[in-house]
Amino acid sequence: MRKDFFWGGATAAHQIEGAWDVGGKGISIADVMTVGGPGKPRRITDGVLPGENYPNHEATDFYHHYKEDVAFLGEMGFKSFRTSIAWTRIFPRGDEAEPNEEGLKFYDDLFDELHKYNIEPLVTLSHFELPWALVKEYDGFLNRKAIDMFVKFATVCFERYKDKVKYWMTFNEINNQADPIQHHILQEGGILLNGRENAEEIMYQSSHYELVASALAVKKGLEINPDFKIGCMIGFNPIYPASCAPEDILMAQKAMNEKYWWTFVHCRGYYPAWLLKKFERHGYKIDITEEDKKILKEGTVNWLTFSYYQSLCIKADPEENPHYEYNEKYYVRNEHLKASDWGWQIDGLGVRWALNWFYDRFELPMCIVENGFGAYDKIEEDGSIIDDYRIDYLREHIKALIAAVEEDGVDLMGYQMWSPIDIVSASTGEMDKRYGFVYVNKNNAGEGDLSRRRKKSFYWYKRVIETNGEDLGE
Ligand code: BGP
Repeated sequence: MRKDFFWGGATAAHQIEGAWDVGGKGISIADVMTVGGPGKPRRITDGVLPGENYPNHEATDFYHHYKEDVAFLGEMGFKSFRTSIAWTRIFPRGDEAEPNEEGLKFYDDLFDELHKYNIEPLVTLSHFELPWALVKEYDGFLNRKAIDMFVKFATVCFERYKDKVKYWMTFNEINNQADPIQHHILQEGGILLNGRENAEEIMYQSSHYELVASALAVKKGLEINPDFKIGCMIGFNPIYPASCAPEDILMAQKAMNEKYWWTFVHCRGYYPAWLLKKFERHGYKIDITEEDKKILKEGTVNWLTFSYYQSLCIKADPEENPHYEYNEKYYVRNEHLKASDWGWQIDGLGVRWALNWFYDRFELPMCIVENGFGAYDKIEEDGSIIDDYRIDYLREHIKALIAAVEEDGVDLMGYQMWSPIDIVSASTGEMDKRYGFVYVNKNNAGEGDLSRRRKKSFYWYKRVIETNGEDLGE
């Protein structure tokens, strides 16, 4: 593996920082989401209401523990650390004329702390954290004005941190909206569906405005510092056909298109033909101007990042669905794979497949910016946490990425496991769905003193980094 490989970890502001109303921070969409659980979706309340449990309000209180947490990363020898800048710390409502200095200062201090340990910050601008005012008063990214708000936020961050941060991502998992349920459209585009029927058309429109905002940010950022890498971030689950029946093969190909077309626009700067045909077929009137097309072309990304947790499997139903259009309901279980307690199918080899899929199409430098195993951890009597299941998961995935680099020649800059320190789960709001090398003493009900302790995997990953991936502890 290359000597400067970014071995590191990733997280997101709203899942760790807490301090939801400290330092001038405004309310974000994460602040109005209640706790859920396996099969129990989080509720979205109309603003912050008394008597509700909002797990992101305190999260793991990284805002006040960041020095202690960064020291853990330093001890493991991290080369990189991915987090996001909470939009609402900088622009509490999204539409202010001036940024909030106290919020900017927090990230200055955080980036300085990381550099003390030679840890390179990789920064996401928007990670499920849109200002609530942008959602409520503007209809999120269904409103063209959101483009200017995002570009302003991005520009302020680029200018302020240009000497501290070189690696950027615009929108986290922008493509999750392909599953057009309330939750995803809200997290990505800041839109409350509230019974509106044309969810898919709304999703295409808001995605378009986000893509234009992203392209404008890329252009701005590269003017500010031509050495920046500014990338897209795709939530990637390879979709395999359920069988070798040609119908299933075609269905899988179409599903891959519909789940991952955002990558094409980000990297190539134009819409794929099949999607324009789909707009026609459905009579979707998407506001895409000539100026937008120019911006998309000029603002293509210069690195490509993605998350990978699992692979999926899909079955065709040509009678019900003659155009082979994507819908989550056609997923089936993959009998060759085991799954986590949350039903996420475990497929280490899929990482290699993913890296090849991206590299064949886009030939950009890549970084895996999320990969990890959510599990229940148990504290033994002597206080240790023996998380061999997490080590096994990570080992299989790292082995596959090493093969993709060494045997297939993909250009991979780094690997960020999710998330080095336990966090609040994005989909369920749980604390007990744990990912970390470091345990945080807090449970789903919000009880615990937030103290930290190292798990077995902490020492394992430290060794992986020390040996540049040679010793995977087998
Ligand atoms: C990705 C998100 C992250 C993260 C991760 C794990 O979709 O980018 O924010 O949370 O998935 O998911 P979860 O927290 O739901 O277990």
